[in-house]
Amino acid sequence: MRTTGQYDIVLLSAWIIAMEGDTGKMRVMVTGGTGLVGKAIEKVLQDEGGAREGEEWIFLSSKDANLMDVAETRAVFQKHRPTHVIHLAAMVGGLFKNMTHNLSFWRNNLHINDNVLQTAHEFGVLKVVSCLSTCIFPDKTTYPIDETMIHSGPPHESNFGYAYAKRMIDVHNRAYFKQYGRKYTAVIPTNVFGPHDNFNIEDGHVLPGLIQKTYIAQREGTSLQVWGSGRPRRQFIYSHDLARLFVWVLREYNEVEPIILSVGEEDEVSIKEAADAVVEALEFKGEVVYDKSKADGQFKKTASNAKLRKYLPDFTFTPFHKAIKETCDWFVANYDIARK
Ligand code: NAP
Ligand code: GFB
Repeated sequence: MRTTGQYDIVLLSAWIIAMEGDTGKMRVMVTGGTGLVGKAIEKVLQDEGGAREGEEWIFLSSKDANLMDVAETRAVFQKHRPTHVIHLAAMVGGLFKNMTHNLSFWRNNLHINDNVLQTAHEFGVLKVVSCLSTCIFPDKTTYPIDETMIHSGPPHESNFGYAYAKRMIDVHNRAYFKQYGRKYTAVIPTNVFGPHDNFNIEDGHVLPGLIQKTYIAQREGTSLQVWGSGRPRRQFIYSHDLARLFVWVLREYNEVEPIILSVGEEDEVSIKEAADAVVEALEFKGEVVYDKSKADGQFKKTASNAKLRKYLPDFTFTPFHKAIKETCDWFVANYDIARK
C-alpha cells in the first residue's frame, strides 16, 4: 500500500526522468551488475575510455537491493532515478541446477522481473533492455530458431521454470508497449562464458564447470570427468562480445521485439569440442572420461543471428579458442577470488 506522499515522489521522479530524457542525458542502471555479463559491460565501457559524455552508469549487486522485494526495488529506483535500465539480475544456473530447482527459478525470476519492469514503468524509465536466453525456445522445433518462435511450444523440461519466467518478460514488454507505449525490449543470448563467471561445478554452466574441473584434475593428477555423452551442441558467446552488443542495443536498437545475440549457426560446437578447447587452453595431459550416467539436457537450440546481422553485418566475434584461453587465464590468475 502506498501513501499519497509516496505517489508524489514517484510522479516527481518520473517527471525529472522525462526532462532528462528530453535533454538526451542517459543515467543507466544495470541490475545484476556484479555478475558475468554485468562485469563484462563494465569492462567494455572502460575499454571505450569510460562512459560517453551525457551517460552515467550505475552497476547494482543484490546487496544494493534484493529485487525480489518490491519495496527494496522501489527504493533503489528512487535513489538512482535511472533514465535507462539494463536488467540482468536473475537466478542463473546451468543444466543441473535448473533440473533440481525449477520452482525457485520460476518464482524468483518472475518476482524480480515483475518488480523491475513495473517499477521502471512507474518511475518513467524511458528504455529497459532485459535478458532472455535461447534455452527458453520450444524444445520441439524447426532450426534455426528465430525471434518469432518464443511462445510456439513448451521449452525443454529440464529448465521449464526458468524458461517460462523469461518468456513472461516478452509478454510484459509487449503489454507495456500496447497499454502505455513503453519501449521496453529484450535480448536473447546463447550460453555465455568469460571472466567473473560462476565456476561452481554443481550449479554453473558447462564451460566454467569444465574449467574448474580441469584445473583440479591437473593439480591432483586425476582424470577430467565430462558429464553426459559430449554430443549435445551449443552456440557459446564470449561475455565481452555480448557486452559490446548489449551496449549497442541500449544506445541504438529501437524495437520492442527481442533480438537474438549469437554467433552464427556454423560456429555451434559439440560439448566434446568445448571440453577439448578447455583441455588445450589449460594444457591438461590427463585422461578425459565421459560420464554418460549424467544428463545431456537439450540436444541443441541452434539459433539464427540473421536479424543481428541485418543491423550489424560487420560485427566480429572473438574466436572461440581465443575466448576460452582468455577465460582460463583469468580463472587461473584469479583463482582465490573467482566464484566457485
Ligand atoms: P550471474 O553471473 O549469476 O549474475 C547474476 C547477477 O544477478 C548478480 O549481479 C547478482 O547479484 C544478481 N542477482 C541475483 N539475484 C538477485 C536478487 N534477488 N536481487 C538483486 N540482484 C540479484 O548471471 P549472468 O550469467 O551474468 O546473467 C545475466 C543475465 O543473462 C541473466 O538475466 C541471465 O538469465 C541471462 N543469461 C545468462 C546466460 C549464461 O549463460 N550465463 C545465458 C543466457 C542469458 P550478486 O552478485 O550480489 O549475487
Ligand atoms: O551450460 P549447461 O549446464 O546448460 O550445459 P545448457 C549442459 C551441457 O553440458 C549438457 C554437458 O549436455 C551436459 O551434459 N556438461 C558436460 C556439463 N560437463 C558438464 C559440467 O561439468 N557442467 C555442466 N553444467 N554441464 C542451460 C539452461 O542449458 O543454458 C539454463 O539450463 C541457461 O537455463 C543456459 O539458460 C544458457 O546449455 O544445457
